[in-house]
Amino acid sequence: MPTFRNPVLPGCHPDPSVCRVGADFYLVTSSFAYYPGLPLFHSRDLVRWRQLTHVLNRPGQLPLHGLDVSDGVWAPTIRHHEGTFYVVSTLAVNRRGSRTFVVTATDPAGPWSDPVPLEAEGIDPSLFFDDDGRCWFTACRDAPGEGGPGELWMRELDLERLKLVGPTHVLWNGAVRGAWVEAPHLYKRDGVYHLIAAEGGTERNHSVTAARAAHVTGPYVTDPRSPLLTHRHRGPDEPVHNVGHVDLVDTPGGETWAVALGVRPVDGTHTLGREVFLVPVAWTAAGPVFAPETGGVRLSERLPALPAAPHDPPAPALTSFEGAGPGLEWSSLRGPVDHLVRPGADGLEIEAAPEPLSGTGVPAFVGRRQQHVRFHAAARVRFAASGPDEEAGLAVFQSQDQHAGLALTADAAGAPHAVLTVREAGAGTRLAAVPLPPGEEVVLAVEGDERAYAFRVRIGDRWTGLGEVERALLSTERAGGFVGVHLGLYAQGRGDGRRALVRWFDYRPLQH
Ligand code: 6LW
Repeated sequence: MPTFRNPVLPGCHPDPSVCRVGADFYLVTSSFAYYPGLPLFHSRDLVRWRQLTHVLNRPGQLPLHGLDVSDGVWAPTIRHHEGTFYVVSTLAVNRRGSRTFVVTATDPAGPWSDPVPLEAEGIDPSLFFDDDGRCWFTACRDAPGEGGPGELWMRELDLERLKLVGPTHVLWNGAVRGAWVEAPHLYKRDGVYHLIAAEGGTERNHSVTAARAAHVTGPYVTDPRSPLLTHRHRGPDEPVHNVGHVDLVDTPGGETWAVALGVRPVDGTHTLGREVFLVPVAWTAAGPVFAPETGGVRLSERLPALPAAPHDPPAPALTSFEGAGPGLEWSSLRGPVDHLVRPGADGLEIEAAPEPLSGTGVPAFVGRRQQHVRFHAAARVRFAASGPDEEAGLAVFQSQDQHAGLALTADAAGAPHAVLTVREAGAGTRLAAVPLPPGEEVVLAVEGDERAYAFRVRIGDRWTGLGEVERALLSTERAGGFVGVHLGLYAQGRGDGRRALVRWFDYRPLQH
């Protein structure tokens, strides 16, 4: 039987939502405080995804300044109705929904509208278009009193005015009721409304639960089979954990598949973030059955019965920045950096700006996701620092409080050095320093595996090791939060126009 490898989107791509128009599938994921926001992908076979754009890609659309990297844009839903694409999502501040919005487009590649605010409490908004053309908005919020701790609620969305109208319907408090009923999506099958949700939180107790109703506004009755999908009961040898937050899509041939988030821990911790897994679904009289053959999310799964995609997406390769800027896989933190990171004829010019990686502003930083536990990343960098307060190089970035960097800097006498620093729980430590010949362009490299990130610098054709940072230090379990590691290029300094030059960046998975 032909198979594919899960995850279908490796690296930090949490909270996937999917829809289909004809033969085309579209998928969006959370982006947190990374900019641009809400990456949008296209596929014909559900397995190979190519990024088309970001839904939020204009400055000023949402205020991300000052946010923890794990706040920001959370858990979008994408739907298509009568020629219009809709994405609903929330801006989270201090781990709570602060503003909910909807954006629309006729072409998923954009342009997307500016966010239209919706008067909605909570997080994880979704839309359901009923057969009669009415659109229902659902989300989750804290529940008052006895019913809690969380509740799923619904209001009608007026599609003309993009405004929530009519009464609020409280739909359901969850099946497990332990923690956080969230990520609701509503589907209609054979006249029955199926409300699918996540419960237990997005960590080890994550699960998929369900309720059903004969009318769209309820009453919703718990599906007694809940949880319908979870790996919470599996042991440490299980390769995929934290499974949940599903969205369902039907293929033209009548199959149903779910996209789910999951993580691949190594010795109990994961660094890649929550990734997108594809799971088969069978509809029965009792409701959806997830992964009917195995009951779980597998690294190798049978292929959807869809026409094969014409070609594989290009393998990760060396990115030359000579005359070209960073592509769609690159992000900055909390806002655009066009004024700080500019493509030039010789490479990417990064201005040594005062905002540090450890702050909550917009540092001179661009990063791409770490997508493989074993990988090699390197960049050819030139930077003439005049003192220890100026540095530029390669960052392994989990959060503003937890990251490592291999940078070019200078000592107090102005002599150039390469330094390895690590920051944990907000405190920075210099692990190693090696002197460099003045004016030399060097290659900064990091290699990761199950145990550690190892840093090296190449001067001429000679490699020098600077040391290692334990892998778990940059894991979500150690750092907290909702994101995975990004590999970045950055510069920091006095903001006096001094720049680093990055000729190329190379990212490659290494063989197991
Ligand atoms: C997401 C929610 C969640 O909105 O994490 O704990 C949030 N669960 O479903 C951020 O990914």
